[in-house]
Amino acid sequence: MQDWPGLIEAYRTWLPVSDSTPVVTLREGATPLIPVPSIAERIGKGVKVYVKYDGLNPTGSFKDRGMTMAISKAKEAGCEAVICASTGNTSAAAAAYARRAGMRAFVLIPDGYVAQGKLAQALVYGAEVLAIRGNFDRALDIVREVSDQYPVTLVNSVNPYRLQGQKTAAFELIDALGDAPDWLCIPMGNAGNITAYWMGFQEYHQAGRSRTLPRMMGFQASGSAPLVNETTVTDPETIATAIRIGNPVNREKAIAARAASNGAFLDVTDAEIIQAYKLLGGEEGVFCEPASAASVAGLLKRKDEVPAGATVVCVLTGNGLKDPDCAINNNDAAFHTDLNPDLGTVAKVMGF
Ligand code: AN7
Repeated sequence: MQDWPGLIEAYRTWLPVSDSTPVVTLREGATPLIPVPSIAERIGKGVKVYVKYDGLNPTGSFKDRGMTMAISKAKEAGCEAVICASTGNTSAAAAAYARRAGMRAFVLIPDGYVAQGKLAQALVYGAEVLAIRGNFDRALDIVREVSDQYPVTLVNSVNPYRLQGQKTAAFELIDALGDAPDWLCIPMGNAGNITAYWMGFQEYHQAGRSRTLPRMMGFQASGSAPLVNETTVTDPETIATAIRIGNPVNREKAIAARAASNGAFLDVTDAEIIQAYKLLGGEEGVFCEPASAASVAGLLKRKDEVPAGATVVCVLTGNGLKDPDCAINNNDAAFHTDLNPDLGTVAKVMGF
């Protein structure tokens, strides 16, 4: 098997890079597309369901796809520091790639609302972490102002190179399936990823790499659903802290993707998210973070509308290890503690 060079080299002709762009890569991309038969069975009708497990990227989320591009272009421009606001995954990816490129990384996070694994990553990757008493939307307002006034490059998804990198996930799907799926189910926070996927699907389609285009099905948590409810949420709340975002910056682009693809947006409750999260872990052996499980929760909620024989891909945006608290508090496992250390006790607990 050939060594995977990372997504910039793999898809170079589709990306705004030149020979003089210094490629900053951790060999991101080429993530597995995994069939999930227990989900497909719940839908029936001969439907095929896959998950695109982007939690297997180097920092454990799809953000690496955008960050390899954003940081490579920032380095090409001679930039020495980057900044982002983040619910966690962007900060981990920004820190890893920026430090690899020899830049300073400043990350603003909502104090107390970033999952442990993500915070651990930002610290280990050497970011300068600023936790604010405010939510993600406030943090984003601040970093936009900072990058306007000081010599620091913004690497949130308002940076167009982020979406360029992220569109390669759509290329990988078509390369693997031989055509676009019928439905693409995806969680939405700032709605950068749904925008990027749609860009990728369109570009491959126009180049004759796929016959069809998917319906873009975007899902939000009920307590944080500004796109579904066509509003701004001032106090977003959800167990899926990654998508605890009340004022998505890519709102217009996501709405355009929905319209052009005959897609739909829907919200899913925290209970529905956790149900899908447990199903993926407990029946499929696929551990994702709660925000990612929103894609599967949404598919199951809309299962009556899935056409017979359709191919559906749910995007699992982040790794389950990112949020160990959620995992420990939300499982149906048999966890026997405080046992006497002897054969009799163990055998008895095992039911022998
Ligand atoms: C696991 O890290 O916004 O709709 O600051 O971490 O493109 O925003 C994370 C978003 C879905 C939503 N799944 O993607 C951040 C951040 C996971 C995420 C989303 C995020 P967008």
